[in-house]
This record gives sequence, C-alpha cells and structure tokens, in this order.
Amino acid sequence: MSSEPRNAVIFDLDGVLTDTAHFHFIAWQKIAHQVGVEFGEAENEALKGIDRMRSLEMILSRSDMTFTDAEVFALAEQKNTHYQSLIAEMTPDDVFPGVNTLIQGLKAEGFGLGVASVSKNAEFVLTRIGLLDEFEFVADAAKIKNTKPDPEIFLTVASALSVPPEQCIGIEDSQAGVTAIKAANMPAIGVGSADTLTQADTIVARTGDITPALITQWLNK
Ligand code: B16
Ligand code: MG
Repeated sequence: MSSEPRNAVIFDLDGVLTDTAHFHFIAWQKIAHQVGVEFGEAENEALKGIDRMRSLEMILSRSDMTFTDAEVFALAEQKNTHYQSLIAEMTPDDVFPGVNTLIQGLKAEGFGLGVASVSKNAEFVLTRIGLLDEFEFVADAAKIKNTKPDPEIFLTVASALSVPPEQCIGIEDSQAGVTAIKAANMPAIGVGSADTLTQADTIVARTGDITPALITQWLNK
C-alpha cells in the first residue's frame, strides 16, 4: 500500500519561536561598542541567522583595532556568556503568542515539524521555553558546516524528517535564513517586514499570524 508522503514545516528559532533575536542584538551591541563600531538595528539585521564566529568577523571588519586569534576567541566567548545570562531566565511565557496553537494545529494535520537554528544554544532555549519535545528533529548547529544563507541546515532538517525539500516550507525572520530556504527549494514564510525579507514568498508580521491553512496554500502552489 503506498501512502502520500507527508509535508513538513521547518522553523527558525531566534526571532520566530521566541524573541532571542533581541538578546543576540543586546550582546552583539556591547561587543561592537567595545571595539568602536556603531551597531544599531540595521547592522543587527545583517547578522541575523549568521553563526557566532562569522557574525563577530563582520563586526570586527568595521573596527580600526586589530585583534589576535586569542582576542577574537575571547570576544566570542564574552558575547556568548552575556547571551547565555540573558536566556537563562527564559520560561514558557516567552514563546511568541500563537506559536503553541500553530504547532498543535500542524501536528493535528500530520505535518512533520523541525527546527533549523544555527545557534549552538538552540536546544537550551527550546528546553527553557518548553518546546523541545514538540519537534521531531532539531538541527545540531555544531554539525552544520555552512551557515545560512547556505541551504545546508534546511536540507539537513528535511532529510532527518524524511520529507523531500519540495514538500517542506521554511519560516524565518532573517534575510540570510530566507535566502537559505529558497536555495533549499522550499517556499519561505518571512516573519517581519517585506522591505527586509524581499525573497520571502509571503510575509506575516508575527509567527502567530501563520495558520495551517496558509502553510497548505503555499505548499500546494
Ligand atoms: P549562538 P537562528 C542564529 O539563530 C541567530 O539568528 C544569530 O543572531 C546568532 O549569531 C546565531 O544563531 C548563532 O547563535 O551564538 O547562540 O550559537 O536565527 O538561526 O535561530
Ligand atoms: Mg532567526
């Protein structure tokens, strides 16, 4: 008996399931100011979805100071320690409104659910906010060689869920992430602004605005 292959939804974490994107911003801004670099919303936007070392390289490339490898490593550690102090207090109340309803609705309709975050803190955050057990597969950022906008992480999650990429849809708040989803040959739902997420197939202001019906609509296009 042959059964129809199922569909899957692959979520980004930071900025899609919860507001850790803001904590990354606070921690990066402190580092940037320390090395004499301006760091506002626009600069932060370019770092979203980019892994820690690459993000730091992007900040340091705008500094007049020079750094040894050991100093670069220490700055990365400092940013991560600050970030971890911010996420340590997270609770299930920090899940974005409507996300739990969306997840339960998708599960009821048989979607596979995965998380594609390049954050090495993703599992800790998902545990703190009580969502870890809701997903069949959470990518291990330590095993991903190419950060977003490379499609590797989305293709890895699709493969782990045993769902072909064309039957998956990705949800992202970052430019790099939307580009990664499109490069993986999946429709992309952008969370945020159409001015920023220009490659997204459709945009919502908040993750809680997404419904299983919207996802089905895009998968059937
Ligand atoms: P960490 P995502 C990304 O997570 C963030 O958007 C990005 O700002 C951060 O630098 C990156 O994770 C690495 O995070 O330092 O915790 O390993 O958006 O892919 O969920
Ligand atoms: Mg994100």
